[in-house]
Amino acid sequence: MQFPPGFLWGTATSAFQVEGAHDIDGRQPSIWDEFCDVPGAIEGGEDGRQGVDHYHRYREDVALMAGLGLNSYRFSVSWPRVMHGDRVNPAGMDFYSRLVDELLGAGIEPWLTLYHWDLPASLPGGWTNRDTAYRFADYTAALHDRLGDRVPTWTTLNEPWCSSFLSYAGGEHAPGHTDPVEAVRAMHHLLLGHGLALQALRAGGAERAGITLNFSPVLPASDDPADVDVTRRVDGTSNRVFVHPIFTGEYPPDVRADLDRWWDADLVAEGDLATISAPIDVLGLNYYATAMVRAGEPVEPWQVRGRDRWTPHIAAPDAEYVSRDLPRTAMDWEVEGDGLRRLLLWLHREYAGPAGVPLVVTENGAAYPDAEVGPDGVVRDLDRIGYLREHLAAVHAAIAEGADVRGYLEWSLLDNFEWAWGYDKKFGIVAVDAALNRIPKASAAWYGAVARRGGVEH
Ligand code: IFM
Repeated sequence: MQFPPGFLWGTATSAFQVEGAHDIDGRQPSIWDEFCDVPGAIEGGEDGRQGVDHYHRYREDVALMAGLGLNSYRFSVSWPRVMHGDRVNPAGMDFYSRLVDELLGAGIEPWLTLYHWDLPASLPGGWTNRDTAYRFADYTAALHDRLGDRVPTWTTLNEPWCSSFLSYAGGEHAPGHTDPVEAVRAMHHLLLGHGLALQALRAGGAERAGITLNFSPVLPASDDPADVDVTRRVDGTSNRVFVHPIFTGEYPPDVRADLDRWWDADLVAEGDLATISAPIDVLGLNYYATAMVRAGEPVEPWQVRGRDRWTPHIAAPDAEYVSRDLPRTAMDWEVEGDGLRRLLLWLHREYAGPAGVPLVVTENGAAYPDAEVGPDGVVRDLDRIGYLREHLAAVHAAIAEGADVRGYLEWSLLDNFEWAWGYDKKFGIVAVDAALNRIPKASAAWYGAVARRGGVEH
C-alpha cells in the first residue's frame, strides 16, 4: 500500500497533555489546571498539570521522531503560557520558538494547533462569552507574529465538539458544566473564534490555515424511522453542526431546529456566518471510532446511554448505543477501520472536494493496556500495530477511491494525560515510565518503517 509522494507522516500531541511545567516561566492557569483540582473530575484524582515533561525534554522527543523518520509533527500551543491577558509572555513564546527550531533542524515540518482546550482561566465566562472569540484572535495574531516565518500550517481549533458539548453540557471536560444553553453558546463562539483567528492568520500571511474537527460517525441499528431519526440527531450535533457552517455558511436547518430550545435568540450576529465560512486551506479530521445507535426511552435531561460515561447529545436523549461484534480499545471504542474510509469519502464528496480543500487525518490511534516492557526493553503493542495498519489501509482505500488525503498524524507520540481518564489510557507509540524516561514501543518501529518507505507492507 504505497501512499502518494509528499504524504505527511507524523504524530500529534497537545500542550496540556504532554508539557507539564505548569507553573514556571510565567505560565498562568488554564481551565484544565482548575478542573484538575475538582474532586472526582479526573479518574484516580491524577494531576494533569504534570504532563510528561515535554517542556524540558522536547529535544529528546524531537530526536525520537527524527529517528523514526517522521516528517511532520502536530503540537498545540498553551495560550496561558504565551499570553498574559493581552500582553505577550516572552518566556512562554521562547519555548515554542525553540521547539520549532528544533523540529526544523531535524527535518520535521511543524504543524501548529492554536487551541487544544487549555483556555486561560482568567477569561470571564470562557467560551460562553462572545468576547473570548476576539481574545482568541488577538492571541493568534501575537503567536503568528512570532512563529509565522517558520510554521507553515496553522490549525485554529482542535475538536470544538469537545470544548463545547462535552465541556459545557456533558460536564466531563473543563469547565465541567452541565448546561445545554452554555454548550450551544460555546459552540457558536468557538466557530466564531475560528473565523476571527483565520482573519488574523490571513492578515499575517500564513501559508496554510484550517481547523481540525473530530468526527464520530453513527449508523442506525435498523431502518426503523425512529432509529434513523435518532441517528440523524446524534450525527447532527456531533458532526454536521461544525463542518456544515464552515463550508456552507449556514447551520444545518435540521440541527438548528433540534437545538432551538437552547439557542439564544441573539446568539448569531450579522456577519458571523460569513466569518465562520471563510475559505480554509486544509480540513483536519480526527477519527477513532464509528458507533451504532437506536431509539430507546428518553433519559432526562439529555444524555445518551450505553457508555460508562454520559455523552452529551443534548438533542438525542433517546439515543442508545448498540454494541457490535467488533474488537474494542481500552477506551471501549469499537475498532472499525472502514468507518474512516467512509468518513473520508463523505467529507470529500459533500464538503472538502467541491471546495478544493485537501483532507489530513490529524489524529487517529488507539489506547490499549500495553504489555510491560520486556527483558529486551521492548513493549510488544501488537494490538496498536493492528489498529494502525487497519486504519492506514482505510486511508489508502479512500485515496484510491478519489479522496484527496494528504497526510496521517498518529495520536500520539507519547503516552500522556488522557483528560478525565488520567494517565491510565495509553495512546503513545512511545511509553513514558514513572521516571519520565521514553521507551519506544514496537508500534514506533513499525510506524517509522511505514513513514520511511511511504507505505504499508502487506
Ligand atoms: O487525547 C485526545 C486528544 O486530546 C483529542 N482527540 C482524542 C484523543 C484521544 O481521546
